[in-house]
Amino acid sequence: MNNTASALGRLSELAIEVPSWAYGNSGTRFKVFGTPGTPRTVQEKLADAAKVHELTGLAPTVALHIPWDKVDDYAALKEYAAGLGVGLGTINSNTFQDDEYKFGSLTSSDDAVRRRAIDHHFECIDIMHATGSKDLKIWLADGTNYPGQDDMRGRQDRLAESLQEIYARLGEDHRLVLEYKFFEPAFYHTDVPDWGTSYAQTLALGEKAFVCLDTGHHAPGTNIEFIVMQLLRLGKLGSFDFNSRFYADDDLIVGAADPFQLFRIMYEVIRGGGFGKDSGVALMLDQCHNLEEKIPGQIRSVLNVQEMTARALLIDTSALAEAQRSGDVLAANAVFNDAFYTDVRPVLAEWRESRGLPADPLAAFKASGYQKKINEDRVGGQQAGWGA
Ligand code: AOS
Ligand code: ZN
Ligand code: ZN
Repeated sequence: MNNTASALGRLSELAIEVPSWAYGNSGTRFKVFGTPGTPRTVQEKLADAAKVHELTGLAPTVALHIPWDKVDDYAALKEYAAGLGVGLGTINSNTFQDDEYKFGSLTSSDDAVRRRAIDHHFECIDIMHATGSKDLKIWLADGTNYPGQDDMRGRQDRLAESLQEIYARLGEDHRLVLEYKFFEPAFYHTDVPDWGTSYAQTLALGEKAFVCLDTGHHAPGTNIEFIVMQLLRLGKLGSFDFNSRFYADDDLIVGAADPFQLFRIMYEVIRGGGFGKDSGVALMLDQCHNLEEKIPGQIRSVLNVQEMTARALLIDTSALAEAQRSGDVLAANAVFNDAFYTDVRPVLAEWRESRGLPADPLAAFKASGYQKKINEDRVGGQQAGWGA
């Protein structure tokens, strides 16, 4: 195995963007459980996110969702975030909660609906100028429930036209990332169901358009790390939405359901040059904490990504290449698994302490009294999404 210290030297390059909506209440279509201390404003969401960064050193930016995080003055919000020690990250658009979008948004055959959806993205781009955000992330709920319900080809063509208009409006340093999802809320067909569609659409747009890979948006058994490899190879992987799934788009804590998969993904990210601040690949969480407390849920999540990244960095790449070259299947697999089975927790605790961070961020959060304070201070926290 590589020298641990030098292999883990790259760990300081790890930055994970947290989503503002993870701090709000969320649930299933059966029940949304309210959690004490839930933020009532975007400023309170930022304060909670800043706590995650303060204790882990891993989460320097927060993704916003428009209109959920709408404010009058985004430059002031940026200042406010900076005062808390975090930056504002990806701007996520939303064309899935208004009645007008019942039959689609950017794909709609109704010109007025399509105009409204495009204009919403223009508004998001204006916000990006004020917040200094780099990425505009588009996830569409567009699709149909029944064969014959609408013309799939026409919808794809209109999607391309709509995206073209939005793309043309991007600022010089902006990027557009198009997220795919194989089903839900549409069940028969989805307009951006897979990486191939997202790739084709973003390729047609140009070099500022990329694919966003949400780990929960694939059919069971999909080899996600293969998609990661391929998109990196093609220069089109823009960002991740990390989460875990057992069944569908569960949005559970990343690395909770299948840590080995997260390890394999991080290996391909590193292997393909997607790791580090200048790699052009943004690592983001897209999770909801329905049962667990939200801030510890986010701390657990970023630590899981760090642990699997550390293990992936420990892979002895020259021994792996040698075993692969010589066709030694079991040796190659053993090199891989040796890294995966290495318990990196003690070395990560040291890594944190050497940077003035708590060795155990979850214990430090518990001891901080922060949760107790927000439980007392904040009454009437909002459901994620439809909150302030
Ligand atoms: C939806 O399934 C997607 O994962 C999106 O990223 C969505 O915008 C996000 O979950 C917030 O609702
Ligand atoms: Zn997502
Ligand atoms: Zn999702």
